[in-house]
Amino acid sequence: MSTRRKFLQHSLAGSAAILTGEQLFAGSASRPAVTGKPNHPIVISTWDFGQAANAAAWKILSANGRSLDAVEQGVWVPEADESNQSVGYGGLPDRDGRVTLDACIMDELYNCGSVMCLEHIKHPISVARLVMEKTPHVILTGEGALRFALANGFKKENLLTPSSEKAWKEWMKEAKYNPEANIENRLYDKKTDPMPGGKDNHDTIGMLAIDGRGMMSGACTTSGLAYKMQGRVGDSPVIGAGLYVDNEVGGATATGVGEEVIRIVGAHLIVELMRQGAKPEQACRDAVQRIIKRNPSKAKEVQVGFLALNKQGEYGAYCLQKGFTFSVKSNKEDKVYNSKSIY
Ligand code: SD4
Repeated sequence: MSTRRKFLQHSLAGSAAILTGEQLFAGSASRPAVTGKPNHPIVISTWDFGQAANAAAWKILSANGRSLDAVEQGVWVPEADESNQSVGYGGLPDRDGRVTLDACIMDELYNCGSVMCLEHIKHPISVARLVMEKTPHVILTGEGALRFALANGFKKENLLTPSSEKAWKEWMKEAKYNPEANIENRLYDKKTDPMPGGKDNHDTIGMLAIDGRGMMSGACTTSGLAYKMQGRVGDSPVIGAGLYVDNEVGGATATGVGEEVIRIVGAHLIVELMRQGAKPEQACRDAVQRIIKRNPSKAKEVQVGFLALNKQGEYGAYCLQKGFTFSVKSNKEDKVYNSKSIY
């Protein structure tokens, strides 16, 4: 076959794939088998505090609302909860005392928006949604994200609550200006603090929902690692790492040490594993195993938890260390589960 003919064949195959995602996967032997009635509407989210967030999302889903609205409204709950020191208002600051927030959102059509290192705005998820809907871009960061938020009617607020300020000042007494050491102290000391942030100080919220029309959306929002270096961004606002949704297949989200999640592009990896036929829990487990494979000794000391939902409404999770929980709300249940763990 002439080189030109081969080239044309490849080009045509390429455009078909780009233009018709449905065709691309239709008939693929590796696509998950669709059996029975899909379990939706459904909403799932990371951690036990996800249950209250799910309840807010459920109000929208149960009224035939859109999953995109459900995940946005759902994660508003921990964003506004000042007792939650790792999401939104009341989040622990960076080592310079600044509360910098990361969030992203994704709908059923691969539309996505993200804000990174955003200060002074209580609901970064809504700014991320506006980036998605009102700009030609996907990500806005720092000062630019703040200016965009203020220009669109968001209110500038002080997000550093007295208790988070107190915790930061306590940390400052012994703080070594070394991000690795800080991460070790905060996340890896299993004797005193087996989970990121400790038992009462939870972590990022990642949420995935399928509405009554079978459309999936996701949201992920966090104040990131406590006492991080100024400007540090974790996995949570990185599309494909902390969150990914492909309405043909399913979605995934992550919590824990973002650097580990970014290195394997965790959420996207899980969605692709589900595309190849893995159930959500198995896909999450495979992603966790990939973190271990990269650096087995480090993986013993860090926490990462993955949560996934497939198109059928089946869900699953897996984490490195014991202690990761997730919340599920559907017509069948309203529960918090312990994720299985490797260690
Ligand atoms: C991050 N995965 O920024 C997020 C959140 C986190 O303690 O680790 N919180 O890496």
